Amino acid sequence: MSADYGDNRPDLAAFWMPFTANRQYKDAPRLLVEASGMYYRTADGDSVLDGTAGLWCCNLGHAREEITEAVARQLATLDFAPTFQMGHPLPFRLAAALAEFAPPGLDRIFFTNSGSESVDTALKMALAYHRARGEGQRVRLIGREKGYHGVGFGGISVGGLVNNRRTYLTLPGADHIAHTFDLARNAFSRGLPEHGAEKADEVERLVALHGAETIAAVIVEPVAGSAGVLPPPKGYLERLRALCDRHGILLIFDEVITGFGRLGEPFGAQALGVTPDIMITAKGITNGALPMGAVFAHRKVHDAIVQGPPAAIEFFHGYTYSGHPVACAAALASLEVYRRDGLFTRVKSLASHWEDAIHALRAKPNVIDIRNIGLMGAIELAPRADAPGARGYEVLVRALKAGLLIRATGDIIALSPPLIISEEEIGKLFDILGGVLDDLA
Ligand code: PXG
Repeated sequence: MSADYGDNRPDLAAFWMPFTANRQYKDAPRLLVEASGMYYRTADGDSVLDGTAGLWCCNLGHAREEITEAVARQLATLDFAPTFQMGHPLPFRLAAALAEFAPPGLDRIFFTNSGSESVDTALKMALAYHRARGEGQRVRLIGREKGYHGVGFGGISVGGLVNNRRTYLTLPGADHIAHTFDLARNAFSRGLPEHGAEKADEVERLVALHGAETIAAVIVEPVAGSAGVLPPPKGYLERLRALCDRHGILLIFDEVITGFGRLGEPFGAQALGVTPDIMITAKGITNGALPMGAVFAHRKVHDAIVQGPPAAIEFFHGYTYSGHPVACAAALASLEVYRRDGLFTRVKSLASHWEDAIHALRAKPNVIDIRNIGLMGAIELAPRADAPGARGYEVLVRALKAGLLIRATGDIIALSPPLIISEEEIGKLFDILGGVLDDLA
């Protein structure tokens, strides 16, 4: 395959890049032009170890032939067919296959095209559920500080990252429980931090403030991803579950990152032992090969909404591409690889090696915290007094030069390699990163 090497570079002006410092990037662009297995290749021809599974999505590694072939075949067979009042076999087949891996009861599946759309879908399901049960006054949506739920208006309303919120209007019915990050008590925790389960009692605070009968749902990431990999304190999710049950509030897990094997089980709910009422997924469902998301609803949620006159549409929601045949083909092929190669659970056997390897960077300059769970990890650096975020960005640039792709969010380095990574490649990843940290002012 030919690629855009050297002087064959595209003009960079017209593409307005997402979540990017456009001018900084375009002054010194970093172009990836090919990918295979654990590696990207840059426009300069350099090989780069993928420490981030693309953007937390290519869990099976890159350019899987099984997916490529399934997609090509499907495009040639049925490129598109509507799923509004019509159908084709693939989304039915895919939903049934996904239901086999789902946490108990979460076997009614709605398809979207992204995490953000999955979030909107789940929030609407929560409202529709309560209304269908005669509790239409339950309209408040409770998120958590530092939460990331994509960029739709619903998602930023329950989201808790200030830069994603400050410029825009948010839903008036949204409120937030406190985040669980506690550097003073939990720095350098391995896996779940000891302290902070009591933060779940924030639900009681909001119940006391608003009245339980006004609250539709609490939405959290089981492990906060974009905020810099924040695993839940021990006992925290159990407590959230119990409080939601006590007050008739639905619990929604946003598993866009934790879904599809990242924590050593198909979903974080199973790895962490707490079952939500609605589960949001995207990314790894197609291994990132095509855009797709899926919302897993508990049968009780589905059944409450899908009732009434059989000729009436039950849920006024859906996307042109809900259950797109080609995305479904990519997802079915991905599922088959997850299943065949044991990748839903492979992380279990890698996690302790990963944990030791990441925590070995503890003594590197500027490191103030290291966090890990499953095959996710973060290294938090002290910000430079005059330039917060500069150190993290420099690590990104230098690591790439040294042959490693990482994510930098402010001064936090986030890592989430494909689940096929070998112990040797884990060693290489941390060798490169350790070297970069050693040389960094
Ligand atoms: N929920 C969660 C928990 C996510 O992590 C979304 C929703 C939105 O998904 P879409 O497909 O609409 O982007 C996400 C996306 C990062 C990073 O490095 C994380 C995401 C996307 C891009 C970068 O922190 N997560």
